[in-house]
Amino acid sequence: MKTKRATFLRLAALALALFAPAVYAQQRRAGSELSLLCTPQVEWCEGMKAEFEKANPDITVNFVRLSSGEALTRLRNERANPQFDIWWGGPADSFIAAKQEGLLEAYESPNLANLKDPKLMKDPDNFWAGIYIGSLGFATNTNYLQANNLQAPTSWDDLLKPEWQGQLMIAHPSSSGTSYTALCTILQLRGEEKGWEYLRAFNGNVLQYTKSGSAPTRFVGAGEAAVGIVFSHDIVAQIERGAPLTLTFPDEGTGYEIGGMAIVKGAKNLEAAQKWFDWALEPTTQELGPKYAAYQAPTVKGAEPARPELLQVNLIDYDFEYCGKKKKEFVDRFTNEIANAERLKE
Ligand code: S7P
Repeated sequence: MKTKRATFLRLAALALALFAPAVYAQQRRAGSELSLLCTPQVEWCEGMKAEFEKANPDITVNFVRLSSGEALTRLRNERANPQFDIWWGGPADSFIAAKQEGLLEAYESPNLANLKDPKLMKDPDNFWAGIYIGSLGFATNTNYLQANNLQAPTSWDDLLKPEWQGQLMIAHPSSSGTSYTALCTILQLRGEEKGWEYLRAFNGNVLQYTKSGSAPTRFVGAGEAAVGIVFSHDIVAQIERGAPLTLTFPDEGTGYEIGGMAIVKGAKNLEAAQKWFDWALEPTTQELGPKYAAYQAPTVKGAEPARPELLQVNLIDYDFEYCGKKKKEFVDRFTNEIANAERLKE
């Protein structure tokens, strides 16, 4: 009887020694995941994942990169069972739309105090915070300009000229935050009625709409179209990669984005999401951008922009609340009346 009991105890101890570390590791892993919905360029997303994991070795970040419109649709569809903990990047209009639809969780990060201009750069109820700023510009193929003896466009009106017929490329506002920023810039510059007229005429010169906002820099760089309407920092990144692009800005004013960040309502890894949120509002984190070809200007004190000239242009007084709250209405109208979202170029 005694021997049986001793054998049983020995086996139990052995099982504990063998399986306990695995169970413990499993528990640690379960509490140490972060599911990131990442909207900027994939190179920056990968870089930030690696940097965050280096600073927080107990947390594993899994990310999916989606354009702003796609990200918003995904959050809507997953509302009952959220798959993401934090959404990082993409123009704030989409975050305002998401707040309105109850898809975000407010978070009063202590690092909100780091913001240079809290009135502009965060939600008044702390549902989102700004992590970068970037202006819209025009990317024109330099070889095309030389071959056709043309000047790069320097106004929104220039884009309507016959010389650019079938030569413009921009993303579709249903999938892209870049393109929605351009749409809402036009509606603010011209007023809604004249703005929609402009967009109709502009559409007549568009060769093709793309899915992602920065994609036109690649196609224009490769000579598939002459002019792309894109965030200026994405144009600079493509020029650095060697693309023959000329960067210009519209004289009458250009739109800009505040890149947003928010915790997803119902986040399963709330603590890790809050850690990311705090970390993304540190000056040292925001100065990492250029290491990953991201030249947006930082939003926090103590972090210097790598390319300050991109904001030293005529910026309109972009109304983020107006554009955010009207996003669905304007995107639906664009899709129904100007150009549908079928067959977008990847
Ligand atoms: O590359 C960075 C960036 O331009 O990407 C975001 C962009 O909106 C994401 O792409 P979509 O236009 O396809 O949504 C910008 O926030 C950011 O500056």
